[in-house]
Amino acid sequence: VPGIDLSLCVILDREIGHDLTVEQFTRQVISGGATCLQVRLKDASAREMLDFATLVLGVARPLGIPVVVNDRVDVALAAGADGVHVGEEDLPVVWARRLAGPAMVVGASAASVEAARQAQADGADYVGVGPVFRSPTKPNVEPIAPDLIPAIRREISLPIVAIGGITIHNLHVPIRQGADGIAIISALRQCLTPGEVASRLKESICKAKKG
Ligand code: TZP
Ligand code: MG
Repeated sequence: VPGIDLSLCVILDREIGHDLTVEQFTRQVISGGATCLQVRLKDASAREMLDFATLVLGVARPLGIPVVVNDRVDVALAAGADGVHVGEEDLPVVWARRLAGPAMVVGASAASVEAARQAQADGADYVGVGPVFRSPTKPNVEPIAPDLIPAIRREISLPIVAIGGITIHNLHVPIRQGADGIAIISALRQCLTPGEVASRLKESICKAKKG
């Protein structure tokens, strides 16, 4: 997926949909304007991740929205996902790229300027940077230094996706610092109307990019 739009990356985990099925939630956030989805099931079996990713892909693929699988290259390949996102404890970017091939999207988490530079050199397509703010999903991880996104922006040409504690109220901060998009979990998790919330987030992102 060359030219993947990372403006609004919605991360789906086991707790996403309140009364909604995974398929309903996926459909609604896409109709609200999600440009990219990520399947993130921590401590799940490969089989559980594959089944979940398959459900999401069944909705997203016909609508043209790319799906990235977190952590696991093998599951991403088996599901026929559009990409994989690797962090510090996952396969290194070089190996993710070798296994995934040239066409698949490889995203990498970067906790420093050096890690971002390395991810770019190793063949990543984008870097995820965070937690920008204190995150309910990673309560024990300290937020990044406030100048990390601008520093990475100056150093690499890859798109930057800001993550961690991002809401409609603060998303302008990383966008104005040079992030190309934001990734969201809590702001949509257990949400009764994910389509409406996604559409408000999207609108704010577009505004912040212009302003
Ligand atoms: N990496 C850094 S913060 C985070 C991840 C996966 C969690 C982001 O979730 P939330 O709930 O949007 O803060
Ligand atoms: Mg990971």
